[in-house]
Amino acid sequence: MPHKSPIIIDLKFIPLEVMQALKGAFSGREVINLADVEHVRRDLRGIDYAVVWKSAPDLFSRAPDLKVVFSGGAGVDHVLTLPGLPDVPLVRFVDRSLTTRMSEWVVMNCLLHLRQHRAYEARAKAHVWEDLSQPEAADVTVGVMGLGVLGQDAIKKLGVLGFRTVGWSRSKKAIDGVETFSGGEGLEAFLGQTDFLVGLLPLTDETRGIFNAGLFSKLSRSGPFGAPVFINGGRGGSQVEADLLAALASGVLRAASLDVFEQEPLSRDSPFWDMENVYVTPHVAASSDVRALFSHVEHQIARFESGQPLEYLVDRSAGY
Ligand code: NDP
Ligand code: OXD
Repeated sequence: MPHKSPIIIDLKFIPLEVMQALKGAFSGREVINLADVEHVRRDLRGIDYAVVWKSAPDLFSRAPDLKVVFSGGAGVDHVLTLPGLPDVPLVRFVDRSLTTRMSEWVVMNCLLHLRQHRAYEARAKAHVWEDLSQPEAADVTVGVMGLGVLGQDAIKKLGVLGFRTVGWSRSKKAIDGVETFSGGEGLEAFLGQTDFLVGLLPLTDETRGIFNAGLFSKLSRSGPFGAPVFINGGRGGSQVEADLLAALASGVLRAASLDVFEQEPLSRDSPFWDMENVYVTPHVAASSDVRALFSHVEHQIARFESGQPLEYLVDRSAGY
């Protein structure tokens, strides 16, 4: 039997879930789970593979011989910013269950805003029986920024419910029944049609701070609620939170749903927690299923070791 390189697991996920998922994974290969105390000082030289999520900054100096790095999630900003990242293939996580759960989160939040759920909750708490005017999904245009794996699935599922959808990405996309825009030149026209804005962008030099006062002011105000809603499931670094708070307070934005924040965890004294018109979730829109992650990594290692190309490679110059 040829020697199989050990694999480093460095995932800041729920430790018990990682331990359980490791049972039966990576058969015939030594697994070095850095969450185990016995590996704290382990020599990591000569090891080919690492699966990482929010690693300590010394990982790559401890493991200088990696041949492939696997991200524990779909986003890779947490890896690209680690010091000493070697010039080897970086594979991100693309997975049916992750994609489905992100679409559930997006659809749920579009529906919560469409059906004015916060307002009805408040009335129910006060025992007030009162109906509000009720637009339907087809009256609302949802604009999705980021038309990758997640953005395209969300658009498909929003379409099933009857929402009108438009999309924006870096390169032009053709999606049946959806008007699409691209680049800086397409942004204004896209925003001008958008009643509910959904962020599903990676965090890169270009997308950092993109959701700012200037952008919010260009969103449509002719939708059924008279002011736009912002829903961000991508990355918190893409939103300027001071601008977001001001826009929510002044009515430039009607409401928001935020799964991601500039600083995570969100501080206990952040105003977002208590805002009537904001839904907060703690970066859980589409957490990785650890078993699915390990099967994806095993599959990619099998491809790599049999000379086939790796899938879901990150374009390091684009940053995603
Ligand atoms: P993809 O790489 O498949 O898609 C990224 C999309 O963003 C592409 O359409 C790309 O354009 C577009 N994009 C990137 N940069 C720009 C730019 N400068 N201008 C316009 N469009 C741009 O990623 P996924 O869909 O798989 O994931 C998106 C992000 O969602 C992840 O990077 C991650 O940050 C976040 N995420 C959040 C989770 C959560 O739980 N909150 C869970 C999983 C992911 P083009 O098509 O032209 O390349
Ligand atoms: C991811 C995430 O990038 O969970 O997968 O944020």
